[in-house]
Amino acid sequence: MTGKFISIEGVEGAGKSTQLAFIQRYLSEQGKQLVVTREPGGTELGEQIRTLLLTPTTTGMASDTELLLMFAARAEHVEQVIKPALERDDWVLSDRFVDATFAYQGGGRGIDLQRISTLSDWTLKGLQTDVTFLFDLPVEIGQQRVLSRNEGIDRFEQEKVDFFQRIRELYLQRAQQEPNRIKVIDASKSIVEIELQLTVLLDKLLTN
Ligand code: Z5A
Repeated sequence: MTGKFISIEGVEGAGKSTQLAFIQRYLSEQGKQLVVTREPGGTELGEQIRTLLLTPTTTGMASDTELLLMFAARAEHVEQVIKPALERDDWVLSDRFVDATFAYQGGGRGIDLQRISTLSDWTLKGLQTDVTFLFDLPVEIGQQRVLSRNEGIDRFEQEKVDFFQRIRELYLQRAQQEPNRIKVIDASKSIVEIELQLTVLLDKLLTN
């Protein structure tokens, strides 16, 4: 398989959607056939699960239910979208993937990381991203950005600052453990500075 699998991660408001558009444009200009997708979601069934997970009127969901729904959506996503794309030698760019589960359900909700690893092994069967761009910034800045966007907030965005602090820490911990795969981007920099950093990282991936 010659296509690469890229995911982007970060706390809310880190600028993932903004930079996803840049990465998509850059790789298309380099002639790459690219599948752009997201989690939770990316398939018809997965998008229905996403609605269940994100709708702010879903109250009192147990953490284990949340975890299992994330993996149910992911199992479908991997089988229907990601694997077929990589088998066609396409590139895949996913707005979030399994690192988000370790960060949100592990760090945020406090679920045992070993349990998440077990589900991950079962669902992914060895599939992992070639590179993950982790957009890191102080939680408060991300929250201000989300608020100034003036859109509604989802079920996760209702959580308090310390929930997102734990998520940020877990993401950074994973980046420390896997520095070759997870590249930390300082998301407090300007959009242009971030694009420059991404260009260098993408060029390396393109020549590998
Ligand atoms: N979730 C989970 O719990 N477990 C899992 O396994 C998975 C997901 C896969 C999905 O939401 C939710 O599901 C997510 C985690 C959970 N919950 N949260 N929170 P999502 O990924 O669709 O949405 P999000 O994380 O909330 O993303 P977002 O709010 O859309 O943020 P973003 O895409 O990172 O940011 P943005 O829209 O690009 O930028 C936000 C604003 O800042 C916008 O006005 C930009 O113009 C501005 N911006 C962007 N970059 C900059 C810079 N560099 N400087 C200044 N301003 C900037």
